[in-house]
Parts: sequence; structure tokens; C-alpha cells
Amino acid sequence: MKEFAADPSHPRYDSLFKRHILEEAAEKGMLAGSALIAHGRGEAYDYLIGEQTIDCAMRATKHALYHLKHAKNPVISVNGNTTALAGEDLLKLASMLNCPIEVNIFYRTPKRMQVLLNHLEEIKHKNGLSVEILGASPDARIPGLEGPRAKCCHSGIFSSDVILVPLEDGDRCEALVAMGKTVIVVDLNPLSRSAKTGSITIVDEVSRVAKNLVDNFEAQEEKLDFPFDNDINLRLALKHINESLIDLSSIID
Ligand code: PTJ
Repeated sequence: MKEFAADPSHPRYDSLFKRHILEEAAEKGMLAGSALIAHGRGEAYDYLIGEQTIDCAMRATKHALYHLKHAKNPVISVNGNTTALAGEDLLKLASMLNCPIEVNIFYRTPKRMQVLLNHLEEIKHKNGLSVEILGASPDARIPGLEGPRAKCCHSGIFSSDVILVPLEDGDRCEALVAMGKTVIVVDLNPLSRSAKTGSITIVDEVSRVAKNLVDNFEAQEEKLDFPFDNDINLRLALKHINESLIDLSSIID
């Protein structure tokens, strides 16, 4: 990794570090042209959320983990931003779940696909993990979508019953739900179409979510004794944002 100038004592260190990771990923050709714009939108919401995992996000994370652990064919789908920010923890999660990870990008080019697949292979070997990394040879299509964004792998996304798909496009999210899958979305924007369409939406930053999923994997209770309603959970995230805006405005004279 190239030298990163900010000191860990800097109050915005975490945020600056994520930007640094994405700048490097962009230089390697991992990201879509609009990836940094998407990240900036996420950053704005994260600022309002307080750059922390809020209670409703942890509740959604625990439900997501429960569904992933009890799935017949779970799969983790990753795009450019997700691979750069959370690739390592999501590979660890795939290894724990014994499921494949599939590179599936919205702005698909053969070159980006190859760079992302190589990046994941490198992390996999560095960590000594045994995970099937899919995406190189798509052999199925997501019904209801046109063009290259419909491409997927039959043994991965197509056949999955539960899919973890962070930072997903609204159309594709709808198409995956229409296939009857439990679709676990990660999106800092509780108002996005994906957030509203997903079966379980985790309103949290993707690298925090990936770490929480790995850290809670062993401790996860076998039965969840509280019900989960995605609409209610999204309203709780918006309520948190509203309340923090009121708190923030009270400190300005
Ligand atoms: O790699 P590709 O080709 O699949 O493209 C990936 C992007 C993200 C560029 C593409 O899917 C895209 O344009 O996404 P959108 O429609 O801008 O949506 C991205 C959503 O993710 C927005 O609602 C952001 O608020 C949210 N977001 C951005 N960064 C993060 C995030 N959510 C969680 N963690 C983040 N780090």
C-alpha cells in the first residue's frame, strides 16, 4: 500500500483512510467511474448517523447473519467499492459460511472483472482461506434485467436462496427479490430504492458491517427471539438521523 500521510490521532482518520483505500483501488482499476461519487453520498449519510453502528443496524446485522447461517445456498456478491473496503472480512465470512463469493459489478468490463478477481485471490492466499471466488465465467442471467448487469453465475447468485449484496443497484435488488431470494442489502442511505426493496437492510458502513458479521459469527444465537420488519427498521434509522440533526443544530448558536 502507498504511504498514507494522516496520523491515527487525526479526528477524521477512519474516514480519510477509507478515502485512501478507494483512491488506491481506483488507481488499480478496481472501481467504476462513479464509485467515489457513490462513496461521497454514503459518507454524508454516515456523518449524520455518527459514523457508528446504530442499534437498528446491529439488529439487522444479527438477522442477516441468522439467515446466512441457515441458508441452503448462501452467496456473497461484491462490487468494486465493497471489494476495496471490505473484501478481506467478506472473504473470511464466506469461509466461515462455506459459501462462494461472486464478483458482480454494475458497470461491467472484462478488465475490471479481472482486476477485482485477482485482488480477491491475493487476499484469499494471504489469509490461507479456502473460498470459491466466482464471476470469471458467468453462465446465467437474472430474469427481468437487460444487458451485462443481468449476468451472473449459476452456482453462485442464480442458485442462492440468501444473498448478501452490499451497495446494490435498485433495479437489480428488485430483480433478486422477484426471484424469491432473501436479499440482504447494506446501504447507508435508508431512502434508497435498494434499502426499501431489500428483505433485510443494514443501514451501516460496509466495512463496519463486514467486521460485525465476522465478529458475531460464533456468538450468534441459534434462535432469534425478536421479529424483524424491514420498514420499521428503516424508520428507526431515519428517526436516528432526525434526532442527530436536532442535536447537531442545537450546538450551533
Ligand atoms: O462496482 P460497480 O460497477 O458495481 O459500481 C458500484 C457503485 C457503488 C458505483 C454503483 O453500484 C452505484 O452507482 O451505486 P449507487 O446507485 O450510487 O448506490 C450506492 C449506495 O451505496 C448509495 O445509496 C450510498 O449511500 C451507499 N454507500 C456508498 N458507500 C457506502 C454505502 N453504503 C455503505 N457503506 C459504504 N461504504
